[in-house]
Amino acid sequence: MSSPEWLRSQDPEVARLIEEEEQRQRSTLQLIASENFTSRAVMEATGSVLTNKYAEGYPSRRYYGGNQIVDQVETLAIERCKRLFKAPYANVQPHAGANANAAAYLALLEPRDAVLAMRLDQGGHLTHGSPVNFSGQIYEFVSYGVRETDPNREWLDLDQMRQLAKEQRPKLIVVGATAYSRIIEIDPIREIADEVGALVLFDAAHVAGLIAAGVYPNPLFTSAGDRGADVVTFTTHKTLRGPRGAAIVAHEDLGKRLDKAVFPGLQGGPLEHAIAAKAVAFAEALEPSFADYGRRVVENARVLADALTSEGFRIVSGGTDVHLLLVDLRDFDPDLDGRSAQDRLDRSGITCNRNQIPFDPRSPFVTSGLRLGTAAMTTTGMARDQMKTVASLISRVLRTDDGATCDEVRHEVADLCRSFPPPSER
Ligand code: DSN
Repeated sequence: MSSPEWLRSQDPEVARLIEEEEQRQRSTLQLIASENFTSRAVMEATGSVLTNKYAEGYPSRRYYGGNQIVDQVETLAIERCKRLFKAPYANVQPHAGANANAAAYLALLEPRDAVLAMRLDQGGHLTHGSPVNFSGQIYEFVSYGVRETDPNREWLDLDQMRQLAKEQRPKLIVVGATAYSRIIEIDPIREIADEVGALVLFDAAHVAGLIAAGVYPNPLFTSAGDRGADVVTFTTHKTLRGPRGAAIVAHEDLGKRLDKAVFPGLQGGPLEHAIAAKAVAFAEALEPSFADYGRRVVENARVLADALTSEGFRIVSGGTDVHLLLVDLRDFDPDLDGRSAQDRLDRSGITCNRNQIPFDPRSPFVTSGLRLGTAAMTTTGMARDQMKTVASLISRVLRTDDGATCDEVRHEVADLCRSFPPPSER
């Protein structure tokens, strides 16, 4: 990253805060599963003059003049996105994952339609029908969850999904999660949806980069290559390692409805600087090296899960197939809750978030779990050995509520991060 020199001369207050944040990112461990270190090229596109341009509409169909260049930028992003996800259709305008989901609902549903989605406290997302979110207020969401008992404890409960689908006859089944560490195969879900005449939306916000890397199946298609999910929404800044933002890919027949829902249905002027940065990120993800990155992200998550298990933690569902893992703290220390663990780790330079675990007896504000992700650490070049070190640092901090240990670990973390800085020339 580069220092904001001009900004420093114009607005030292903001420049100082940016520099402090850069320092924080360089000297502490970033284990938040939805974060990553984007490339300098993505950063430069995000900070470009494209931010000056209004471009309501779509390439060749704009409501303002002067969009000759911007049209090429957005077309490039669309084409690269389609190539990356082998998608017949793409829309690169959604400002965020929540907007992408809102647009998909607007395109596919009428208010009060029945929708099935994953429980928020078992891995789902606010936009999957939470009562405090527009989704839960406008549509009739019913939630499926994970299995409470063996076999496959804490794995997606497809029997429950099928039963609820038969009872509720939903118009849409939403799959995908923010805190679920197992691959969700699209085949059985397509089957359930077909049995009840529902559409399928796969929310790939977290796993988009893994799909692009080929380490997670592309939900647009079944394993036989037939139509899988009807629509896939995803964010561009998590495992995909692009700018903050989102996109939608889908089958061609839904394209017009989705375009209309994004604009004018939901958003105004697209953020063309972010769209240019998405184009850069899609090109980076099309490089063979990205497949290797995806493989290393998952390998690191597995090594971290195993190492934490050896330290006495229980990993929800018994492990991970993706970039994240959910740690149940109760086996390690029944009195330790997620909020205290997150605070203690924060003081030690280890940044992560508390998270409810399935069937959590504690509230969402307190929780019994932590969610850890390896996407950002893997971008810095950390590998198996560092994952084992991270597990032992986490264990040391959580074993004692002692400020001196936090300070000691904070120094060790800073040393480790010095050897693995976010790549500035990638
Ligand atoms: N903030 C995202 C995450 O951390 O998973 C969800 O919106």
